[in-house]
Amino acid sequence: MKTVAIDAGFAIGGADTGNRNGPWLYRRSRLRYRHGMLDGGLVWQCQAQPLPWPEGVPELRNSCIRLARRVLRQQKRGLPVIIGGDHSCAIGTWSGLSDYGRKALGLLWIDAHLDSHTPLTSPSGRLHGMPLAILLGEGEPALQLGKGPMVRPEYTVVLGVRSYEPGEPERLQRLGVRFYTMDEIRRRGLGVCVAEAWRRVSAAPDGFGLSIDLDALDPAYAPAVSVREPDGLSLPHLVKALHSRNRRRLKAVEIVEFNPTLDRDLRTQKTLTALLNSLLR
Ligand SMILES: [Mn+2]
Repeated sequence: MKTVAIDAGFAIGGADTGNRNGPWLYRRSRLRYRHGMLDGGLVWQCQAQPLPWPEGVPELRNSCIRLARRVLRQQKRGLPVIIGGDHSCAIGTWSGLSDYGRKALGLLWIDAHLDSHTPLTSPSGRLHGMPLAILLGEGEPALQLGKGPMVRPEYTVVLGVRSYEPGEPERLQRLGVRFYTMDEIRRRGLGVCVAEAWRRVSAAPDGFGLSIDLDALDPAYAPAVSVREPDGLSLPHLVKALHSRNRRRLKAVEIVEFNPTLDRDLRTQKTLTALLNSLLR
């Protein structure tokens, strides 16, 4: 399977300037060539400093449009693999991959958070807390890159959840998005939950995407993320659960929130590579 690496140097939506350097560092390392990836280029934000809603919206919109165009174009060469950057890059990735909502796309969103705020519910106003709501067609209109939702809620699943605020679970429940909390995962087992989630997202008529926020993993495996949450997924368990899945209908992979300035022992970079190795074998 041919893969195309697209780097999303996004930091505006995050909590830390270091997010912008994640894809840059990964681009320069030799790791990606081990996968024989083609180079799909880089989308780089001018602004390194995070800017909350509404100040950050114009540049985020601009960079998401550039990323969406790039993903849409590059998918003809192979499976797009997007490395972020803060998670607001997902707006660009999945808007492009769904051809601005014209395709009926599912999405498996592996994250400690629900990322389903709108400006009305977000206490911090940080834009990386809003991308899933935007992709489902809710929230800031300037970040809706097409008409209607970019991904289909009935084929969308969030997995690994352990931190959210009022408004987010209610929104997902109303839209019919399934989410698995760490409590449920611990009770039923990760393998069972991933298999169930995989069945749901891969039933989408035009295939599905995978968006992994490294903070879904326990900080023991991925300490270099902007917003750490304790008691997360184990890397070996996640690798095992993803490894055996049928990837025929998988249309793109996105891994985000890698912040190399916090990665003193390269542990998080190794985790990123382990995930890619397991997904792109
Ligand atoms: Mn996230």
